[in-house]
Amino acid sequence: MKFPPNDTSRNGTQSQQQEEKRRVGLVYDERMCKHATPKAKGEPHPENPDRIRAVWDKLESVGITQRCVVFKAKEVEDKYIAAVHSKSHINLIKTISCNKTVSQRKKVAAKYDSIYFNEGSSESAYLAAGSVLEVAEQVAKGELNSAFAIVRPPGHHAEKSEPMGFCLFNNVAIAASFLLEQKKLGIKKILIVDWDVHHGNATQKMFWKDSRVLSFSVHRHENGSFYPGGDDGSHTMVGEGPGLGYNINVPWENAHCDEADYIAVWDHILIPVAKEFNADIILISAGFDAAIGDPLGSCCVTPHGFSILLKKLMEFSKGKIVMALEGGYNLDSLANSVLACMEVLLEDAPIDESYEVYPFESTWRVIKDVREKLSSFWPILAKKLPKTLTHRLKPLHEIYSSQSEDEDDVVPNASLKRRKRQNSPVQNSLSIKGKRQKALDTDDSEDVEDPQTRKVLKMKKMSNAELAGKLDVDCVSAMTEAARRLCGMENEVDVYRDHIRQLKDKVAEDNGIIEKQNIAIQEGEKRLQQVLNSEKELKDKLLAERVQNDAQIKELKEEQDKVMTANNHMASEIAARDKTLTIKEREIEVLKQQLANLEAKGKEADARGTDCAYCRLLAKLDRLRYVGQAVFMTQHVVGQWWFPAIFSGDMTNGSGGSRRCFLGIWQKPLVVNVKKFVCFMGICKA
Ligand code: X5A
Ligand code: ZN
Repeated sequence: MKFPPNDTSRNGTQSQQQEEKRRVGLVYDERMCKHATPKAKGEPHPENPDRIRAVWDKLESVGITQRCVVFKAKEVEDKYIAAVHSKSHINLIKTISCNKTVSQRKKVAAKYDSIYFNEGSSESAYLAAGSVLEVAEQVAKGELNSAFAIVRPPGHHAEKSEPMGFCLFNNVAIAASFLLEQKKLGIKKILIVDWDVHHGNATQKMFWKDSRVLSFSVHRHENGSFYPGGDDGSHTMVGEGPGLGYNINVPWENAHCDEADYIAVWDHILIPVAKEFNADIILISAGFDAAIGDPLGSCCVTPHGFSILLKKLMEFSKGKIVMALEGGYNLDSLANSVLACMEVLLEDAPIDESYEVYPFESTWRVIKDVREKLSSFWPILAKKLPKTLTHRLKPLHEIYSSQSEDEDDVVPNASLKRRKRQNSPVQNSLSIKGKRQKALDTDDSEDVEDPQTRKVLKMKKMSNAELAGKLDVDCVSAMTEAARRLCGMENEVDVYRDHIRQLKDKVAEDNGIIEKQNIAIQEGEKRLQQVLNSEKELKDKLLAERVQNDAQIKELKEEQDKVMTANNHMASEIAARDKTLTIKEREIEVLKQQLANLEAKGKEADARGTDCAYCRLLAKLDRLRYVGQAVFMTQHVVGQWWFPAIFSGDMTNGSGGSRRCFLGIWQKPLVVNVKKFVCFMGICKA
């Protein structure tokens, strides 16, 4: 491995280790120079082929290209473009370079904003998008640690269906969609950092509703008057639907911002959010038109400033960073800035993250606005910035301020030549300022009287290493940096403290709720016990009643039984009596019949007069043999007389006993003038 001759800071072994540690991809292809303004006369277009040549040449001249994995460009496939651009747009870019005259292309280009086409535009556009996609895939796979795609035309203004602002395809957006689509790469979250001085309007729209892509753009806005203009770049544009909170705009209110402004935005917006978002890979829309000396951007970020910004991002996504060139129109400034970034990607040397200027007042205002707008999505931004921090406003500006703000004659690489600061509280002290400026513009510090100016001039001439040796200067910057970090840390600590307090409050609140719930549970249990108790009481009562009822029922049943048996008795008695009654009645009936018979016979006898039934009965009896006892009573009428007679005794002997009775009665006859007689007959066993 060959190193540039001026590289004395490391030896071979160390660099070998570096080499093993970092694999950095670099894409460059001459074919991307084909896109150019057709037959331009006069002023060259700012977005011209020399831009990427200047970058490549610079990297080659310092030996960086040799330490990278260099790729030739590959044309992107239409299917990958189709993820973010319409079919008609793809068709436009695909066909714009063939079978058309210069004037035809001019006519088409005129339909769009800041666009030109030539016979090479199509190929360049396909190569630019393909290059970014290619290295992005390699970085995602881990085959490269990081990469820089030196491409053109740029991409971040190219909308879904129209080229715009020097951009034909949105190279970064195509790569981002590709990474998310290739599931096997395992890329689920992408952070896009757009530090081009212009708002990344197209990238914002393409991932507007997408929470997988956090789009961050810091840009000149100036109330929508700076290109691309309108409200799109406003800090209130925070995304929509699932993408709500995943679009962050930091809109500068004025030109001339330098790294102090950008670093403040990094420290207080981008880095806290990046920590929280935890992307799998970072894509940087790396425009360098905010670089010092850029004719379009009029900002003042030095190459060192860009290296600080990049270094701060290297802490995330395991250093998986893909940078794609967007704008940047001062060739020297552009090349030096890219070089500074390459040194960071290669981890050449520890980056001195100190800087000596403070942000504009307007910068703090913008930061506060952005933080406030986003605090509901990113609670880490909710904390108010401490005054100790925001009161530090560019203290050195008077030394560096120039005469006119509108003057645009920039001196590339005159790294510390600054423009006047709009919000400078001391910008009216023109006399001393004018002198110092004049002195600064000369190159001989020894001739200068003013000690402060002399000091600054000396510093200008010193390398960083030399500067570090100068304690008096370094002390100030070190202290400043330390104070700044302390403020940052205090801020963070405050945020954590706040968070802890919130958590504690929540715990206390939860405990209260749990306590209340416990009480409610206890009350419920008590009530349940009461219900159970009364249930038991009721049950017992009912049981007792039942027992009582049972006993009563039993008693009644027994009584009933008794009554029934008694009734039965009575019934059978009645039945028996009925029987006897029937028998008696039958006997009565028989006797009545006999009586009737006898009466009839008596009437017969009465009719015959003297015919005596008794006599005839006697005559019959005389011839009968009687067995057993028999009693006869009779009235015997003889003539006018009647004789009651009783026959009694054993009549088995024929006539014996009966005669004797008969005789007895016979001896005391009663003479009654009755013509009737009655005969009673006993048991006759004839
Ligand atoms: C990519 C880029 C700037 C367009 C400016 C048009 N475009 N006036 O920086
Ligand atoms: Zn730009």
